[in-house]
Amino acid sequence: MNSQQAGVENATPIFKAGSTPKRYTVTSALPYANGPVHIGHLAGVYVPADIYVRYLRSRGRDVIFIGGSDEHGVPITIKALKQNTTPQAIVDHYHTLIKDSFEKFGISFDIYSRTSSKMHEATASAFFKELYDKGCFIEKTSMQYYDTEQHQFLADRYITGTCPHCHSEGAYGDQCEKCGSALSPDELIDPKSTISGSTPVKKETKHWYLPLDRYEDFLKKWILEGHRDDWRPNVYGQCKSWIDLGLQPRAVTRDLDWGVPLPLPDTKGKVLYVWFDAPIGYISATKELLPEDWEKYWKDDQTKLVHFIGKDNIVFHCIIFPCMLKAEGSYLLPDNVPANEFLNLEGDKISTSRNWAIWLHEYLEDFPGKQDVLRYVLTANAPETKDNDFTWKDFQARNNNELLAVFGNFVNRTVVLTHKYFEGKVPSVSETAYTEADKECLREMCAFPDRIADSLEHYRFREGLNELMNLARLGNKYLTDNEPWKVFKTDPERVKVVLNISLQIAAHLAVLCEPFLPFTAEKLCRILNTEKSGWDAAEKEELLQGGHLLNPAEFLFEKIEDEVIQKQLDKLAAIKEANKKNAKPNYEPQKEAVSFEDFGKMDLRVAEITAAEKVAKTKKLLKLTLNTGIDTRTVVSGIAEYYKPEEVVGRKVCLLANLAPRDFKGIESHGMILMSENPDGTLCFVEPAKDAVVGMQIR
Ligand code: B3M
Ligand code: ZN
Repeated sequence: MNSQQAGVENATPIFKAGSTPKRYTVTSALPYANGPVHIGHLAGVYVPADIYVRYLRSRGRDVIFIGGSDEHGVPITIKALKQNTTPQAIVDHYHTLIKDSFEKFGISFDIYSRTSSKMHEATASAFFKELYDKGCFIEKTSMQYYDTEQHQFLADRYITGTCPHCHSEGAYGDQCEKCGSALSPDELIDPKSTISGSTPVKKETKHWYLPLDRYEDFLKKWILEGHRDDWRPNVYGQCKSWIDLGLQPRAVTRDLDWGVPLPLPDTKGKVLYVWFDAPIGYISATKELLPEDWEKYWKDDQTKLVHFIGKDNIVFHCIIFPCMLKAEGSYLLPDNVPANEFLNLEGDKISTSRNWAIWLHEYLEDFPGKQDVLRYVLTANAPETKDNDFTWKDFQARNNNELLAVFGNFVNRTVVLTHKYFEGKVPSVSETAYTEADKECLREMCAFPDRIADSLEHYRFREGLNELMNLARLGNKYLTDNEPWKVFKTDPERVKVVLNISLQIAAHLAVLCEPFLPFTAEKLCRILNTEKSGWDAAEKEELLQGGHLLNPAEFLFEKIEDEVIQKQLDKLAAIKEANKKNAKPNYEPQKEAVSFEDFGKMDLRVAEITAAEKVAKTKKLLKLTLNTGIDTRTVVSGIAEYYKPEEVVGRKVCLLANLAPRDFKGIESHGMILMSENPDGTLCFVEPAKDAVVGMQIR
């Protein structure tokens, strides 16, 4: 153990698993203020964080929910450069846009701050100074990449190249987005300046490093031993592989003119690395929120600290920031970091640069009053354990078949019937009127608060939402089984019982749906004419007393029509079309060497397509008949999205003739046609020259 670890010990949370901490500090990743927020951000971070926090508040727990804009870092200066404006103008614009759309979407931050604030500058400088004074940094002069055209050192996103780990191109000087590895510019293969595109030279400069290697023992004990069972496997697994790989000292300063200036003499032109200052932003925001009281949310061992982030931020929140906190000594460490995987859009990776996203501010304009539909879909389909796909068809189906058909329909039938038969008053009933089935239904209803709570306490938000819908399903089934609309003529007393119980279920839904669907909860409370009540109230059977007067029925959800969805699909299709025109090639690195003998095993030859038809019930497949010179055979090829059958008949193609036969939708395919991939991912034929003769070998 080195000296700084021997000093002050961080507060180690003393609440045991399963017991309730005294208070919670919940943070959500600070989005870069260089672009709007999209559904990937929402699904990965903000919706689950908001559900968690709303749930805790509903339980009456002491919780603060911290958010804000990350306004430093190279992505922002690059954007300013591209748009010929200042970084400050960029962050002012996007901070306002993001803050406003979060608010409209019901993300219930206690504070949404920003890292360009004075408070943040003071807090981050003081943190750095504290570590500096304690001797926690290594000072090192080294040769670093420098762009001679732009007269600038190249760090982080100013430099790109091939990832040394996964060999994908376009990795940045701080991170490879493909495999998630944390990188330094020196590790990049074939580095290039992002600003000028030129190959950089090396130039001497001095920086301060946090020696992460000295924290390996701490990290092993804290994460590998301490959080094996309660952190998500994806988070734990990423941490483990980094720790196993061995950690390197990491520079926490940069030669840039945008950021928190280094609080040391003679360091003009140097700032704190954005990933050093940004997480401290959580602390600055807490100070801003609670100037007198902030410390207990960060330093008291009865506080539970939880960071909600996307999977590309795991290394920073689980390794680097905890090492900073550990080095400082007086802060808490996170109890959990429930990072999500990624959400794709219509089968493709969400990408800001390709504009392949659904932007929150646009959604709010296109779907006014439908915040909860998106919250619902993003939670029902949350990428908790693997990457997931958002599709507009699924969005429509979940609204129409789940929210509307199950939840909305149940509440609506219940309220409308109560108005029809009992003048909108909750019918009074005595318990002696309950059948066994009624009692069973009430028992089931009363089990939901605990069950949903258990899911949420363990960050299983999809599961929690599914349970909520099961409560709505219970109500729907109870109503359908008891058919009050038929029974009323003969037995109005029975209908009193049925509607009373249905109304109790509706009132339970109003309480339990609030974390997930806050706008719906509000509407439902209005319909039921009740105040918002806390979670624990739902443990009672009777939330609405006999005689209580309801308000008129309103629809909780509306049907979403095909035209509305088609409009969104058209918008995406237009983006795809524009991207095709602008696509830049992504050259795959060369594969491993093969011997000439291996190559010789492949029977490649010129063949001619003599007939073609689409394979029924598939989008991609064509069934082709080929003349190979030696025989006539069938080959199934995945080119139907790029070629119509009539366009391919008569073409000469290159065929891998001895590929083992494979079955496609019941058709046996004997060989494979060689295609080349275009930059936009579409395919085109590799065509033999006009005078190539069908049946001849390719070698
Ligand atoms: N600004 C978000 C991102 O990587 C990053 C999070 C900072 S959290 C302290 O997109
Ligand atoms: Zn990589």
